[in-house]
Amino acid sequence: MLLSYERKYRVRGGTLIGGDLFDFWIGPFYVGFFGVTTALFALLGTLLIFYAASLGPTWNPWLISIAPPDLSYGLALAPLREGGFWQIITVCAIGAFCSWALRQVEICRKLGIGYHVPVAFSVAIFAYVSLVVIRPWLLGAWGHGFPYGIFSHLDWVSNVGYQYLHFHYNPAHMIAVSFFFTTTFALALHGGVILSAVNPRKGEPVKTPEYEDTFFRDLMGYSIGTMGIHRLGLLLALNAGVWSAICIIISGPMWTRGWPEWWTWWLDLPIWSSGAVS
Ligand code: 07D
Ligand code: 07D
Repeated sequence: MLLSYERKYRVRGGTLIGGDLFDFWIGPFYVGFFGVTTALFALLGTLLIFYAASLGPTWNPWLISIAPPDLSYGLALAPLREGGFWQIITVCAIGAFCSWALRQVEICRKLGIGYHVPVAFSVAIFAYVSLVVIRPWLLGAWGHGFPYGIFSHLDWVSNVGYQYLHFHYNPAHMIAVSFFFTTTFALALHGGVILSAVNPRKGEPVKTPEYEDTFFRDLMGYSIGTMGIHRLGLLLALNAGVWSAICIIISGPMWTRGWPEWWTWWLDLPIWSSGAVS
């Protein structure tokens, strides 16, 4: 069933490239030029994952892993079975993610709404690209990317973490982690307050947003408001992704020692270091 305004906006136009090409809907789904490129990249990438997996030692889904090339290949193309599959799969993944973001842009243009969703998804893409393109490129080898496997990618995170002795001492990791925690905290409070007001016990009336505002004003003297909470949520979540990307890009390209050592600047501050008894 179409919503009343859907007939009005479901017209051609607003596409970024390709004009009328694929500018139509299949049921509820907008197809579009970038819908087709998403499907092609995703299909090719998935088939390559299955093919590369078939050459590996296991079909156990937890253990399948498609590794990047050895560090000795540097930034060159590697033979398919020695990391080349990983390289093509990475191109397909980036192609599919970017196509998906551009399809979101086209849908926003058709609807006449802001680009907040594609901007948000682009931050996730940036975090992924920081792991498999930006950092490996800055370090001079594709082998620094993470392997495509459920458990193997966890091993990668742990190994890279311990390479810097104690990854929790990475200041950008601290900021990213704090933003992730704050995001879930804010969503829990927001979900809680909305349900408390609009999903009352049987027989009781649904309450308006003023009740939500009043709850927080009574509780802590301030309510950020109905628009504000969504701005805050977006800000917190985007910062979580951006600081994650920063924390991994600086690990290696900008700081090669253990992260705890980075904090010696604090001990070296003149306030306490000049008069210190050594
Ligand atoms: C809930 C939105 C839905 C998305 C889901 C993921 C696939 C892969 C592959 C069958 C929140 C779909 C999964 C398409 C299937 C095969 C072969 C988002 C939601 C449900 N990780 N990671 C997971 C990815 C990295 C880390 C789970 C992807 C980095 C840790 C899942 C990427 C680092 C832990 C997964 C990626 C890292 C996980 C649940 C890309 C730092 C866990 C994800 C493209 C970011 C957890 C066994 C989830 C787990 C987990 C997918 C990258 C760390 C398999 C697609 C290299 C520490 N990761 N991950 O809910 O249980 O995300 O692992 O960058 O503990 Mg990961
Ligand atoms: C990269 C995913 C992008 C996804 C995309 C979409 C599909 C389609 C289809 C569902 C960024 C994919 C879509 C495939 C799916 C269908 C149908 C998201 C990405 C584009 N850490 N740590 C982080 C914590 C430790 C280490 C980030 C906590 C240890 C390293 C985050 C703890 C050591 C790296 C974070 C902790 C260590 C990180 C991850 C606690 C290990 C990274 C979130 C409590 C010994 C990574 C950019 C993220 C990073 C990262 C949290 C512990 C190492 C801030 C809470 C001490 C090496 N850690 N960590 O980035 O920054 O999401 O990556 O102990 O590389 Mg850490």
